[in-house]
Amino acid sequence: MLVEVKQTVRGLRDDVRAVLESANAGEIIRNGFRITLMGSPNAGKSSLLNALAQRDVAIVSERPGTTRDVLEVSLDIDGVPVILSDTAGIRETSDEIELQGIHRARMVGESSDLVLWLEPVNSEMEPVADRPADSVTVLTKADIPHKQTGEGLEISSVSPGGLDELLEYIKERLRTAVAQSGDVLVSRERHRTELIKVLEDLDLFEKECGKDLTLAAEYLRSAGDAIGRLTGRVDVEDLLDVIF
Ligand SMILES: Nc1nc2c(ncn2[C@@H]2O[C@H](COP(=O)(O)OP(=O)(O)OP(=O)(O)O)[C@@H](O)[C@H]2O)c(=O)[nH]1
Ligand SMILES: [Mg+2]
Repeated sequence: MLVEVKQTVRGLRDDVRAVLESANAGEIIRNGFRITLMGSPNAGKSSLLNALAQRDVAIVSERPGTTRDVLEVSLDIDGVPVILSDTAGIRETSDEIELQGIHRARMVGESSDLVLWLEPVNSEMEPVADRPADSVTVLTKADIPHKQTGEGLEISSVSPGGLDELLEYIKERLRTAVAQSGDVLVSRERHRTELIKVLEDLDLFEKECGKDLTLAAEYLRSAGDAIGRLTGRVDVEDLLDVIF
């Protein structure tokens, strides 16, 4: 019986260690809010990236299909680190390199916290059918005379104050994300502390098993209590009744 328990405890210890390691990795990855600019070619994605970065990072041209690769800039918006990505315009094409660029655009879009989907206010193109779910419509080139549709955030990368509405929206999203991640980190820190306690107790259980069984039982009870605090009730008493 005791041999079986020891084996189970060893397995549990390995699991707890694995969870602790993955929690650390998760925190390292959480070092910025990822925003991706997507949309049809010529929509003004690279122009918006340059305007937000306040420098000429990406090549801008009137030729659709200019951007092929993903371009990233790091920004600080209201003290929050933001990674902004410019991507290739999405369209039907047989050009191999452009297709690869479009594939990369979709991949980056999928892994980001916010996708801005750019379309010119005066676009006469067919809307792209499979734009990412949850993407937010941004109507570009609002400095060009156009009809008001009220269907998205209007921006202009060339006129003063043309990005104000978009920046306000982004800041609101950042505030929400920071508030939520704050909760996650607090609970994660509490979970970490409990899990470290579980590990220590399980180590001590193993040490005492060959010597003082009463003390060993105490450590197992303490580990069970800690797990109970994380997951709900654990029947340590039942377990101890069976063993001793
Ligand atoms: N009037 C006006 N023109 C703009 C604006 N933003 C971009 N443009 C013009 O639109 C054209 C395309 O701009 P880009 O920023 O290269 O567009 P893109 O979406 O990056 O295009 P691809 O890389 O080909 O997918 C360029 O000629 C820009 O000067 C804007 O706010 N107003
Ligand atoms: Mg571009």
